[in-house]
Amino acid sequence: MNTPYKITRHVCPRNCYSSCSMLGYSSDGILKKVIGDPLHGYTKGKLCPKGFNYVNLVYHPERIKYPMIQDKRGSGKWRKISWDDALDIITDKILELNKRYGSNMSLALNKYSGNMGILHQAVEGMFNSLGKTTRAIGSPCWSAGLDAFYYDFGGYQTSDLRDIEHAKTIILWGVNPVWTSIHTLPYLYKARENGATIITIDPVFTETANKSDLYIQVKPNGDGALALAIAKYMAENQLLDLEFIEKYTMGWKELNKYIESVSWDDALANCGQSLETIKKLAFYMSKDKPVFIWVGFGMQRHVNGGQNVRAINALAAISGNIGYKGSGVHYANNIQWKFPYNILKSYPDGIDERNCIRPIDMNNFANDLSSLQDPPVKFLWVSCRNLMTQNSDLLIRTLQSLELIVTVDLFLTPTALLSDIVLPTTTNFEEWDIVSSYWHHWISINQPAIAPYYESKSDLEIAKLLSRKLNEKSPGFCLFPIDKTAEQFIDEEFNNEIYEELQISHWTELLNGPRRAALPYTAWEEQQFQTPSRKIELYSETAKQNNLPPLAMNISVQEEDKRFPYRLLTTHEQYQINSQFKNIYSLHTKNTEPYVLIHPALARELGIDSNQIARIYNDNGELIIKVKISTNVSKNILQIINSSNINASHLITLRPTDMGKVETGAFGFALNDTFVNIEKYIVPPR
Ligand SMILES: Nc1nc2c(c(=O)[nH]1)N[C@H]1C(S)=C(S)[C@@H](COP(=O)(O)OP(=O)(O)OC[C@H]3O[C@@H](n4cnc5c(=O)[nH]c(N)nc54)[C@H](O)[C@@H]3O)O[C@H]1N2
Ligand SMILES: Nc1nc2c(c(=O)[nH]1)N[C@H]1C(S)=C(S)[C@@H](COP(=O)(O)OP(=O)(O)OC[C@H]3O[C@@H](n4cnc5c(=O)[nH]c(N)nc54)[C@H](O)[C@@H]3O)O[C@H]1N2
Ligand code: SF4
Ligand SMILES: [Mo]
Repeated sequence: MNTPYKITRHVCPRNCYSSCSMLGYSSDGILKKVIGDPLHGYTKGKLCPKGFNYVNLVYHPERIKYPMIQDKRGSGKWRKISWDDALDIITDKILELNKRYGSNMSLALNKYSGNMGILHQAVEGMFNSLGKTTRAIGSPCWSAGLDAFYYDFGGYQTSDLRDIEHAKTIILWGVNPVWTSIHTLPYLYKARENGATIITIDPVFTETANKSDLYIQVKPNGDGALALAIAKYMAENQLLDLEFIEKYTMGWKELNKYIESVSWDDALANCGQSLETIKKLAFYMSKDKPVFIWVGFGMQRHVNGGQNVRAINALAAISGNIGYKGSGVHYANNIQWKFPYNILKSYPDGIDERNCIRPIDMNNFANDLSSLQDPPVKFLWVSCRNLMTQNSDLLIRTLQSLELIVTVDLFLTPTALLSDIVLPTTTNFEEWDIVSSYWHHWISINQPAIAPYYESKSDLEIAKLLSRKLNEKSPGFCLFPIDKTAEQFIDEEFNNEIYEELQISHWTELLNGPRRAALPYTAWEEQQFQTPSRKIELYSETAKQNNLPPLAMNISVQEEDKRFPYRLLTTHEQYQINSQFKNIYSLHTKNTEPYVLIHPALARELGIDSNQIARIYNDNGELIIKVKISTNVSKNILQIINSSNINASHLITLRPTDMGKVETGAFGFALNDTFVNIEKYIVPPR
């Protein structure tokens, strides 16, 4: 192509279903434009508005340019320091703590979803090479659902999205792709052109519901009850796929007995639907096959989240909707792919992945951190994580007991502001990386387009520098390789098995365009499940051993606290990704000015009008916020969108989900089971 620009390949490494491959256009060392990569077979050259705004992110005036130190934590008095001085302070503290406690367990790492690239695992790799350290484990995204798939199928797979074209019915179950996964939309629309019906099941009438053919307003945490009622109707009306059940499932006898034991009164009351709706859904499940179900992450952030996912899986199984073209329950695919993750493996002698972590639950970070003794945590490294937007009040108190907090970020986030040292890091236009997807089957490479912004460095370079400095002061202290280049690290993540899967002979071929892994086109197409029985386990002995109900459908009703009759849902925003992109002004929308969405009937009861102010409160705290009135929510739901200028996290109750430990090491985060009260806010007299 004849162009004055240098064109480079990139991946958007955010925690997003799409993992878009992108092309960067730069000239004279300046990134000028970013577009979607047309060679990516899933995203097909399209980006979301965030992706198109990368140039604004890279050259954002608030981006950190140099390492900075805060004179006193929280004082706001930041000074520029050199990398060398910053690393001196950090390594002196690490070595001093090691001497004081005789181990490195007083060092803690909290890293999550800022950048999902494999080379960013250098941070974990560097910590692994220090021996046993304290680490935030688990995930706020998807833990309960992953375990549900583990119990039912023995693992999780997604079909190639093109497979959806064969579906006759599509159920978007607790997922809002119009906001959080826009690249699936062309596939959904294509399926609809082919005659498929799109059904959205969500307590909120979302933009996705708005674009669907049928919307079911489910009770929050009521999805298992809904699946059970549908199954009951199907069982009583000979709508089940008995042949499939016989051949591919285990435990139907027990499940059937349970379904029979639930009365219709209870079944309908628990799910809050009419028999007419249940009948309609039962007919879609059995007569309008294949049914493609997409289970979202939002719906499993409940105390029964995993059990609800198991109920949906069971419903798909007993209706014979697994393993056939256009069918299946889709949640996520295995993000590890077949990469060896060698970047993690510079363990000292006698230490490996099983014993290098003193775990603390990421979703209960502050509580767990403060309860640790022998030794207490004194040093915290934060990377790819803006944890202050999560559970702030408690965290602020807990962090006071730490002697050194280092945050590596692009911006002075609320978390960075509470740190002692902030290290500036690169964007995905200034570094090498490899990024796979937890949803589609494509893999892309990320190469640098421009030099690092001012003095910023990638997480990998920082890990190497820290390791070098530690070893200068105490030879052999840190085994993380200091001399390998990023390309060498990439090289070590590829082996013949991966090359075969991607049908390439060297990773540099990815510079010519992303590759699709040779994963099955249709999930579970061979009906070879990975459970102990090799069948779909409607009754799981493994679940029972883990103190969970063995039956895939097992409905328990949530108790209500009369003081807090409203459920608060804090959902993901369209033009941000969690707290990222909030400072990109061209992405600001109607959601940027924070508000709580309430039902008109509730507004009448409270005597409150749109744009007036409400006070939302529970035992955790209060929030003063503007009201908007809408029938998109039911009367007992308040919805706040995680928008630019609001932090509702101090209201969130820190409750674990029922599952999550097997796949992510800790229970998930039942943040959608947060209950509050609301009243009209009267401005106090001055
Ligand atoms: N634009 C954008 N995209 C994103 C993100 C972002 O912040 N912005 N975040 C990324 C990340 S980290 C994640 S984890 C994913 C999350 O992506 P999604 O899976 O879409 O998750 P959420 O938006 O949290 O929730 C989806 C829906 O679940 C509904 N829900 C809540 N409780 C229930 C329930 O009990 N039953 C049912 N049926 N539905 C329920 C909510 O009302 C919401 O509409 O998106 C990723 N993509
Ligand atoms: N109330 C409520 N709370 C929630 C949720 C909810 O729905 N409601 N959702 C939960 C979910 S699903 C998630 S995933 C979490 C997300 O929580 P986090 O994982 O903390 O994600 P972000 O808020 O995106 O913050 C990531 C930070 O990483 C920085 N970053 C970006 N690239 C890099 C890099 O290359 N290196 C380094 N060192 N830093 C980088 C970004 O600038 C940003 O400050 O929030 C959870 N919290
Ligand atoms: S945020 Fe998601 S959809 Fe947008 S560019 Fe990145 S990967 Fe693509
Ligand atoms: Mo997430």
